[in-house]
Amino acid sequence: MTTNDNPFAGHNGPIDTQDGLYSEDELRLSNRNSGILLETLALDVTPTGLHYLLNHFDVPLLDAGNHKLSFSGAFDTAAELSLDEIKAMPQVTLPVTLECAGNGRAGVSPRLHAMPWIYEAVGTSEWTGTPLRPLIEQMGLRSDAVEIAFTGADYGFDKGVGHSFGRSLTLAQIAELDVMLVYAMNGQPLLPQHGAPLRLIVPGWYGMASVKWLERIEALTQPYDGFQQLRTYRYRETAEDPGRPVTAIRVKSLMVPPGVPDWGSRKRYLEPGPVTLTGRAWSGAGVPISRVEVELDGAWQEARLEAAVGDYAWTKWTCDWTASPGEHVLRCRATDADGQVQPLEAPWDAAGFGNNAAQKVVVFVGQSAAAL
Ligand SMILES: Nc1nc2c(c(=O)[nH]1)N[C@H]1C(S)=C(S)[C@@H](COP(=O)(O)O)O[C@H]1N2
Ligand SMILES: [Mo]
Repeated sequence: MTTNDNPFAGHNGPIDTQDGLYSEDELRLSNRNSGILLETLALDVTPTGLHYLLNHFDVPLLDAGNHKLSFSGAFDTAAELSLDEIKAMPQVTLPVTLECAGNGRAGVSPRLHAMPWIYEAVGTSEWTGTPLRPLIEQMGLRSDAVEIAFTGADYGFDKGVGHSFGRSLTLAQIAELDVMLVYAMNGQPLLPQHGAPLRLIVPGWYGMASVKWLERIEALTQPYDGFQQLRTYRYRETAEDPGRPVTAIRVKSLMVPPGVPDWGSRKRYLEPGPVTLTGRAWSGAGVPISRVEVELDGAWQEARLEAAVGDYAWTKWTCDWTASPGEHVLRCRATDADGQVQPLEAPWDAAGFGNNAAQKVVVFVGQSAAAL
């Protein structure tokens, strides 16, 4: 199959944004993928089965016993490693908060025809594997290599272009971000949907860089030109704009919605009186969180911060509130150590990438639940 076959003519073309209700295609995407349940933001580590999921194509069902990772291109010799050989290498476990670049897309209008995330495409896991940088050096990387390309076993079409999901990183990025080759998540072998048996984890960057079902590492002497890097994950003003690459996660916070939900709207019901609000805040590229504020009854209150779960993992925050009867809109916003502050309105992007606008939670405070 050549890369320019387009069996889906009609869906071809530049970024396709639209107003109005979600389409059947978007609902199908959202049923295949899934977000965390916001109540699990109370936990340092997201339970594995509740971690968000974003798969572009079909999940390849790979056999861990026969899986090989190939090294090609500008290495001294081409080589293949089995999973057992990778597991015998120095092992590290790192808690990392992963967030999909499209998280928040549903708050940006007109929207890209893609996964309709609201807030839930984020989670933290303890990833176990081996550091990538020493492994690449050990494989005899040649001095003319400029980038390393990572290719997964999943193949499909996007805008008429057939390709395996792939991404690249420069050597400096691999070193700075503590990139890992990962085979376990929260102490268990990777699940099929999270990249079994082997994936990349690129701490501090949006999730698209963390290639799942990894089967090929190629050292390039020319800049990488893969579809997902050049055509998909770019910040663009308009569809025609060549854009800037999507890289580090933008500063963001979320709260555990307090009280109990209405089944349909998921608006919240609370009894009047004192309540401790809690949530998580995180930023990209290892930059710590320095501040979280919560908007309560029209004033921004300072939240208390706990120690971050890890250098690349979220920080828990708490904030006390005395809930008075009536309807309230609660918001939280984080600031990172570089002084980046979450905006209150969605930053414009043609594909809805990087929307880190403050979360809004609508709460009704009443005299008693029985009165509802
Ligand atoms: N091979 C491959 N890797 C992939 C993807 C994919 O579709 N195929 N999706 C990427 C995106 S966009 C995200 S956000 C993360 C999601 O990882 P998770 O599903 O384990 O949470 O995987 C990334 N790695
Ligand atoms: Mo993503």
